[in-house]
Amino acid sequence: RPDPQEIRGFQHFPGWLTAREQAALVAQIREVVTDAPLFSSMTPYGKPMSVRMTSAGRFGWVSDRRGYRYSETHPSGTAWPTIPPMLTAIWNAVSGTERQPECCLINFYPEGARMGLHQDRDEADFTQPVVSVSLGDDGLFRIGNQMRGGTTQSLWLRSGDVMVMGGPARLTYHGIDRIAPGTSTLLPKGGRINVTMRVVT
Ligand code: MD3
Ligand code: FE
Repeated sequence: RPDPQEIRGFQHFPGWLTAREQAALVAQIREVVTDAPLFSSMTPYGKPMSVRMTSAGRFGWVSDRRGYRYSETHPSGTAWPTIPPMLTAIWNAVSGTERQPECCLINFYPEGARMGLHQDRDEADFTQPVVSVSLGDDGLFRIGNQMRGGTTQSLWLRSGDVMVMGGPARLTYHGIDRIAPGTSTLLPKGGRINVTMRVVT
């Protein structure tokens, strides 16, 4: 496996997954999506997000007019599927924590989708890292600071890349500016999948 590259306190592992592993992981993610279909979250302003999402694990992340929160059920009312074993294995290899992920959030970016700069702070323990896996088309990831404003740094997240956000970097503002269509053949219809695993409680 490659050594990590450090960028603003994040550990970036470019090309952590081989092409075969990426294809196997997409198959495991498809099973999750079959049981817990992708849905569009509503922003608190009542505008749907361009990213569609679903989750696996004990908790999933939902956002509706009641606000953002972790929920033990999909909007359909059913429990979330189990976290795919390949993802648990990645967590155990890179997270550096004994705790296990309680939420595996799956974000799907069609061409044109983006995610504005934000902090992830709905979890109870910020000493626990977040681990992200990128699949499909390249995504332009922007990293800011622990407060709004200041300079930002951008890097392309490519299919098979893994990132670990731990320590002080856990509360860094971040977002996805755009997807580069046609940069990967992993997903037959194109687009980008990002998976993040988190400890929630
Ligand atoms: C830094 N996802 O799901 S992954 C998110 O590509 C999210 O879908 C982006 O931001 C995506 O919340 C970025 C990298 C990432 C994920 C979680 C973080 C960076 C993070 C949490 C804290 C700090
Ligand atoms: Fe985030």
